[in-house]
Amino acid sequence: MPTITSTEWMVILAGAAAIAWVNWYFFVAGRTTPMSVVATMAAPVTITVDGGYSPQQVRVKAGAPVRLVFDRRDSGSCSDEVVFPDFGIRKFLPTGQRTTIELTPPKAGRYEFTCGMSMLRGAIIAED
Ligand SMILES: [Cu+2]
Repeated sequence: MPTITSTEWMVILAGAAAIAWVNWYFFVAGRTTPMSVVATMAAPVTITVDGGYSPQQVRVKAGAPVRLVFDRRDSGSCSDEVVFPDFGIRKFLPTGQRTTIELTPPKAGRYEFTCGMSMLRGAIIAED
């Protein structure tokens, strides 16, 4: 019957701690940041661009014009542009500036927006 040495216990505990951290990161930490906010023309939503979009989802009213403000913080070339394929919108986002985009979702549904290479993703959810 082999016995477990203290070194082996250290490895086992470190592994268990790593698994616990990963679970916490994905299932607990993610819930504390708002995933979805509501935007209107009068109350535009600011979307922070910093290696991704935050919030990633914006809820809007179908058929009503909406204003989104992209606040670009990072300077990586990936997030240089934001694209709304359903609306034919492609806009350059200068670092350190706020760029306003106005659009009107024609009907209820999910409309994605991405970076110029479709790597970063977000969406507006239009509801009746
Ligand atoms: Cu990109």
